[in-house]
Amino acid sequence: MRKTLSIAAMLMATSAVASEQVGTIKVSDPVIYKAFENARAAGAYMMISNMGAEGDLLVDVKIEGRMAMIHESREEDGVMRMLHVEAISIPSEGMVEFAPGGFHVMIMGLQPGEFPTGDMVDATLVFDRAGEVPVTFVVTEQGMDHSGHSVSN
Ligand SMILES: [Cu+2]
Repeated sequence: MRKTLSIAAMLMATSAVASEQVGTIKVSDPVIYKAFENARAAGAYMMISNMGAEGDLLVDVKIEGRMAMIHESREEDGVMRMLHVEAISIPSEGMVEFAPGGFHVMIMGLQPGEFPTGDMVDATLVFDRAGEVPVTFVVTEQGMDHSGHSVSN
């Protein structure tokens, strides 16, 4: 019995690091990938779950002192493009994944050497219903090249 309890406590501690929850919105595995060491932009990725009975909308992502936008990478006529997204619908009891090649938070205007691997970056996700949900992204080494995409807004 004692063993079972301590394993449960460990699992809780682990998931507390990897996800943050406010109300019915849960954000898991928030990471930032830099394409290369001195990249001027980086993409932030995560999984957003909505455990509520009502759908919600992600309308903004704010990072203090940074320019951050919600983007979607999409293939059009054989060319990968990044489009600015005004809002993302998070369905009730559903989830939306931000991943390379799809939705991402684009962080622009980085100076050389900023966001070293392991750096923690605080951000605020703004939802229509849930309001502000704080999240901490961890800068992680792997990722796909984000620099060659053309941007259309
Ligand atoms: Cu982008």
